[in-house]
Amino acid sequence: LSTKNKWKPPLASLLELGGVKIAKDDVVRDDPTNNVPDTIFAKLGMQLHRRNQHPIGILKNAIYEYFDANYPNKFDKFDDLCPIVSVKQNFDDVLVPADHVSRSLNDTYYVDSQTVLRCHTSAHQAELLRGGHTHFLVTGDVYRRDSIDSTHYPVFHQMEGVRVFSPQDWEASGLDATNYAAQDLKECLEGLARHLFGAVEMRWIDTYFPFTNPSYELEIYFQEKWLEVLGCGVTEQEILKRGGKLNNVAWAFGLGLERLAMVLFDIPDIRLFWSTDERFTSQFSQGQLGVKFKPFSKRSIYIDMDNYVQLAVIALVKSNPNSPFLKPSNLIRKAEVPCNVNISSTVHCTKEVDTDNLEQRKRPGLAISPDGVFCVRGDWYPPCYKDMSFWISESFTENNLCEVIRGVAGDLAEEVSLIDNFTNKKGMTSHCYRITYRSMERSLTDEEINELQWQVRDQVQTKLNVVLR
Ligand code: FA5
Ligand code: MG
Repeated sequence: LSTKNKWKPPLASLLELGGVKIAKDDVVRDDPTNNVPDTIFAKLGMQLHRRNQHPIGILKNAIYEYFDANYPNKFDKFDDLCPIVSVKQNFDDVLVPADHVSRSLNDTYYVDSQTVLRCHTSAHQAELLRGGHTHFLVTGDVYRRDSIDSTHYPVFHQMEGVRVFSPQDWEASGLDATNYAAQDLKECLEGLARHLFGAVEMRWIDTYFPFTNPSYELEIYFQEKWLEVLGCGVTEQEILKRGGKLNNVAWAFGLGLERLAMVLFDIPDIRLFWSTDERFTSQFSQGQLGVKFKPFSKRSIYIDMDNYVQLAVIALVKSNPNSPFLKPSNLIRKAEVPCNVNISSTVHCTKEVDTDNLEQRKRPGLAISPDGVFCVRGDWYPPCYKDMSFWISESFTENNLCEVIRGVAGDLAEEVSLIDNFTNKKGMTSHCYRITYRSMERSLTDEEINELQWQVRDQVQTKLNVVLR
């Protein structure tokens, strides 16, 4: 096992957050409940949502624009409330039951037994209602222990919206208060989706939140999958009552800003939001919506749409085995493939193409230019897969595993997935996880991946109480 010590940049020991000063000891404490690792502490105070030239900040501003245009001077906006909140704010005030999983150390970062890194912007609902606000938006960084893949990251950003109605608002409508609020909520969010995306496939799903009833999620079709972008609903009466609003009804929503920004800017992996690579940051320097992220590609390829789609797909999959977009299942929906293509023919041509002229992007890495040229963009740096099997113990959780992996590999860990799982006759359970390592910015060497994998194996064994096989 290598003992090479990798140099790591020192963590700032003092952070300035919305005017509040936070020392590292305030967050990363020697307290039995504390489960905030340095990698998470380092993200506090970054406030991507307050950067006007960052996709998250651009998106926040675009949502503000929508609310300003449709509800002039109505919504109060907050974007620098401190992310370190009490357990009461984060859970009790929004009626999260005492035994709800989200309260566990496995799901939430605790500073101490009474203090957490907020896991949602709903943590601020109650205090703002008590403060007399009836229309407000709260944007902020939120923190969750979670799995590792292209749409999950332990720090992300949410925007909370709350609107309180008075009896005269619904009385004229002929609807009861709850239906009135639910209808207004859906109209508001569908309008927002159209403002941001124009035409996009979306659907409402019924769901459960402790703080709303009824509750819904909005999903948007992205990368060949339905992606959940927000949760919302009609606020529980108990929350309004405690906020001194006995005769009112309200709605609330919580948007996942990264999820929306991924669709809006064609950003294929959530880690990119944290990239300081100039090839990423420079693409958003105009601070405008409508920019499509261009992967740091070496070349683009175009192929005559009418005749060659299907064989082009096959050829491209063969010539770009590293691209996550070029899995056949990701590429083309059946209806888009002409059936008269002869697969054994040679591929028509590959050639550089000016990707700025692309009109209709189907999904990242795939586009149709105005002249009907089928275009695949963006070579990816190669991934490296490492499998690891171990006998789990009762205390094993996937979130703990992911945190160990992130602690070692940081953003080089692209995905962690369970690929095999069995229990033997003695009742011992074995898990096999596949870790995908990939940099968004460069090719990794075998040597450095092996080194990472050794460290992961070592730490998994010592920290997670499992037995490697
Ligand atoms: C909530 O956080 C609720 N507080 C939302 C809400 C507010 C509901 C007000 C009702 C009223 P949820 O856990 O589903 O809900 O998260 C909301 C959104 O955050 C998700 O739809 C998703 O877009 C985003 N999200 C959740 N987890 C992650 C993650 N690990 N990485 C990136 N985005 C995430
Ligand atoms: Mg959800």
